[in-house]
Amino acid sequence: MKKEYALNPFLPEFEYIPDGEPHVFDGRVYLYGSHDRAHGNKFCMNDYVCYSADCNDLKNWRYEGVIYKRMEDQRFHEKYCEMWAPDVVRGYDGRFYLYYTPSEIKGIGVAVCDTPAGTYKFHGIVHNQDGSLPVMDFDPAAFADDDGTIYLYAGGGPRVLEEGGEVNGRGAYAYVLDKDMLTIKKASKLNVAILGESEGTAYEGHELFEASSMRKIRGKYYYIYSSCMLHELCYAVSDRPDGGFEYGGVIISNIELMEDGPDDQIAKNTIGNNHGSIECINGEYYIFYHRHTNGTMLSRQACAERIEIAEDGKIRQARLSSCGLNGGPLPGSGTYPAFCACLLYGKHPHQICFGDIERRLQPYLTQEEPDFDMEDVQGAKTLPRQYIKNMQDGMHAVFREFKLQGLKKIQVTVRGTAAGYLHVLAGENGNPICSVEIKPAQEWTVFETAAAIKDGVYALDFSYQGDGALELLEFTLI
Ligand code: FUB
Repeated sequence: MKKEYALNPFLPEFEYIPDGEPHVFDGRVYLYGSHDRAHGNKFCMNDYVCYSADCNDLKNWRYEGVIYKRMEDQRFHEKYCEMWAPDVVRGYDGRFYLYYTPSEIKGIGVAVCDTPAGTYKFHGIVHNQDGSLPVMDFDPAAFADDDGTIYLYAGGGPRVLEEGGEVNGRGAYAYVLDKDMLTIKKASKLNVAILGESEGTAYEGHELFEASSMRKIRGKYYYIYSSCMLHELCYAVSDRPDGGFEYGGVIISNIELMEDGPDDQIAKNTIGNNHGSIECINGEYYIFYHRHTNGTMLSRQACAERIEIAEDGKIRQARLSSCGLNGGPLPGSGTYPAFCACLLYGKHPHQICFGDIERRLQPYLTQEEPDFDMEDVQGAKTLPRQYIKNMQDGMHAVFREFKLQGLKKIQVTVRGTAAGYLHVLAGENGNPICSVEIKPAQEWTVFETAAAIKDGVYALDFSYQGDGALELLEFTLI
């Protein structure tokens, strides 16, 4: 069934695709990324899959299937590795090349396919002309320039100065690829500062950590990366692809810390990494990024927001929404799944964390085990639903934005030990619309109340006050 509007995340609620690299090929936008699990205990435990959408319809994404299996690359037979962030580019020969690096083994792997989302086959390992491996190989990102030259970017930096080793690398490199898409003809270190190099520069506080990506926008080169703040995607701009980059700003933070916001801002979501890129689709620019679920960094999901790029090339930091690819607010009537909450926070500050503390102290999105993905859909009696867990007193779930017209009633589908009120506010901490009384319920139960608000476009802030904890599956605007 065709969807009438787009939500965030924009793929099925049981699909966990982080590190998204969107690319338009022949009128369709393809999303390449890593593949997490709902209840994964490591990053990237699944094989690469791909989704695509017609550029004229970003509401309906098509599952393209598994495009590359880890066992295609012999190195994965030798040692368990996470299959980290990939990227795809159309090569000199018109075929499509997939670049990736395993977590525990050096060397950027390359796979090739005749079509953007067919079955990729192992092609080789990126190397210098003398056969040695390149100096940086972490988070490879590919880019085809207008003059036909194809570049690969890779590298990163420490997240804290005390960090020993070189997990992500010591800076980012641009490599010019030869016709075979494997051999590096030229390597240049980018002047994007890592920690320890940024003092007195505009990069200070936003030093390169990981997630290189390159786009050319209106003739300028935009290097997109995740900073050592972890949660934010930043950009740097240059007139050339291999150097001369100047820090531009933050494009998005998945905990919504605004670069120009007040000093006392708090994280509005689970704190974890971020990785994504910009794509121009039908003349509009979007930033693709990922969010965190399950109270960990290991179950990440693809989201996107529309962004504005000003005449002078500056990007204004985007806010998180429940409906990024929709191109506007959601209809003010109908049933909305709780999974499209864009902010989830409580009284305790969020911490960078991998599970237990977050699940005790914060509201978070989850789904029932066992794990499930599109390969399991056929034959499944029911599809897993995501819901918000652990909504306790003083916790908020915010949904953005809705065009409310003649709102009369709000229903919520909840379960849990809660006995209290779910206050619905127009805007974060805004004017009250209604308060739905909640009683303890073991099964999903609908509670409702009359609602009234002047017609207009609003975010909805669901804030719980009372005893116990509730789980929220969906709400209905009537
Ligand atoms: O997905 C695994 C790793 O996490 C990626 O390679 C990094 O960029 C980070 O998103």
